Amino acid sequence: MTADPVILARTQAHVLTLTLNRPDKLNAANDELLLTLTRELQAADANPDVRVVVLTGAGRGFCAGQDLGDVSGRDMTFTEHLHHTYNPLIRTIRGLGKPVISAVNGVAAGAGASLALAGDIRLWAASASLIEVFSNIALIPDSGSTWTLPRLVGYHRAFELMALAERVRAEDALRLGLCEHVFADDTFAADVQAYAERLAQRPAHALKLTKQALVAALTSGLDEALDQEAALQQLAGDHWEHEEGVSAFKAKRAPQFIREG
Ligand code: T3D
Repeated sequence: MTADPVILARTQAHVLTLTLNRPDKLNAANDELLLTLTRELQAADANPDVRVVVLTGAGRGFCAGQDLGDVSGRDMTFTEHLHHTYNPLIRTIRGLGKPVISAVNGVAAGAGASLALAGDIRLWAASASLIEVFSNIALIPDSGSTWTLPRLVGYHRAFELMALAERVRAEDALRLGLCEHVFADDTFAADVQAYAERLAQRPAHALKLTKQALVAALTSGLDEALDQEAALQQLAGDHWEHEEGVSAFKAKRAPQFIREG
């Protein structure tokens, strides 16, 4: 008997959905899951049929972070392990030339919380929650949480969430800017797919450059951002998508940014 795949992949209408599939453990991450997910994302970047990637979890959890059953007896230090697994995953998401949606269907804890925050768009189910749970086991937040969370909620709120490991529920997540939208539990998967398909209709090349510019601007000054915009705008302006957008505007019709085949 073969084991269930730790990542399920399905493409529909140019939307690739990658589902973390260890539901009995709330999709806690082992190395196989982390390395497979990173490989799937890299393959998606190279696949022109994929225009949007959705990350979600099977069952009632999104991701409970590191599988704590997998840590003892490991032949890597924590530092080596992070460099081998979580760091490449987070870098791949940030560097991916396509929008990544974190579709947080349930609890996101530890590195799972980092993954929930790492998407370009964060959509939550009403019953989802996030816990910076690391301090419960006397670790520090990793997988990008120390970088992402204070940028979203400020240093002090981030520190409190990390120090007390309190659960943030969907209503508060929306208020704090940890997610863009909250959808009802029973229609969550369909609502995420509809949202992702809407995003997939947008100009893929322009969105790739937009992501590139935004990610760079997060760590640059205004002068560098202005120069970066000027350089990337040339690439956007030279692309057929721009011509199509302008033609559609003049003809008073909807632009068609997907060229099949
Ligand atoms: O290693 C390195 O390189 C460092 C990297 C670290 C990254 C990290 O993510 S560290 C943080 C690791 N994660 C945790 O500490 C979270 C542990 N889990 C929890 O605190 C709770 O499970 C939750 C708050 C997430 C959810 O609570 P609840 O009550 O809804 O569910 P539960 O009953 O605790 O869990 C359901 C099952 O999932 C349960 O199994 P069982 O008893 O039904 O057989 C539980 O043991 C299992 N599970 C949940 N989280 C993990 C897990 N199994 C292994 N590892 C987990 N992280």
